[in-house]
Amino acid sequence: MDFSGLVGSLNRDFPCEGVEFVEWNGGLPAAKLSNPLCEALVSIHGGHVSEYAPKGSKPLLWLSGKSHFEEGKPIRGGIPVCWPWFGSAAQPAHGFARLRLWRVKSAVRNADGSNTLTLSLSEDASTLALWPHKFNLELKVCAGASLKVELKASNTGDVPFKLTGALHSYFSASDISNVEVKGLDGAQYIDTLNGSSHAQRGSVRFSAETDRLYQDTVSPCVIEDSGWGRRIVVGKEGSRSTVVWNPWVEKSRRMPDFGDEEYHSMLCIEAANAGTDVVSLNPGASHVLATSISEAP
Ligand code: TA6
Repeated sequence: MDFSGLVGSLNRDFPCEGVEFVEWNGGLPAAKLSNPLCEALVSIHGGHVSEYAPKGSKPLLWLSGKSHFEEGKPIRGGIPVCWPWFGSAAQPAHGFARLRLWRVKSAVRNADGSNTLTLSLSEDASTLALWPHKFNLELKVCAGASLKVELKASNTGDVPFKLTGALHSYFSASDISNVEVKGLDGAQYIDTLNGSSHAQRGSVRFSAETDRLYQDTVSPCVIEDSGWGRRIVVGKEGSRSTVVWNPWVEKSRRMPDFGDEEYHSMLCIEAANAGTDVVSLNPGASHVLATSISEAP
């Protein structure tokens, strides 16, 4: 589909210092955010924060060199919006929100020099066929010295519904062997590779496929990367579950949109509503799931 018309109208309809709507990676409509504090890019397809780098720093988010960039397919990397379900128990895996073209609601330059872009998504015939509920999703992305992403889900129908989901953030790493994740010590987790339950002891380190659902944890995580001498703080709100993932080599080879050796350069720390952390919304009610990402001094 040719998005040039849409990109042109977005630049006319939402003039804002530091925000330029562009055709990205083969034509997808995206908002390029560039201000004194950071560079970022948000794909309107999928409501998908895809790039974020504080001024003078390496990118904090990771993007696969093999990612698809087309309607109906998820972008591999950045911060996929997994909604209205997490996981592959229903199809499409991780829900439909990351596969849809969202709408731009507003683009502003804030007093501190950051930019905030707000996108929205609501039900249509294709979503109702997958999930029979009326909803409104609003994604608020504040890109500045740190990155704050808020996903507000509202039940606009007349019956209650339950949902799970995640802001499935992919982070770049010098090498996964240089990385440890702090903040989950003592938390109980499910190893989703075999369903076993464990208590986390100390930091999380990676030496094989790692796919863990930590429950009853609200704490921020810190990604310590000794290769780059860098610490990334990943905070969250509206979430009692955190997912930690690295596919390692065999799973990487099975994913067509993931390079066989790319597992060395990434990890996921996901602010989730998953497992027993299910959100129930009555008609008119809303839930906000948020994550904040910053490089520690
Ligand atoms: O968050 C971890 C996970 O659920 C893994 O099991 C893996 O499937 C990953 O998400 C990626 O899922 P995707 O549907 O984006 O390929």
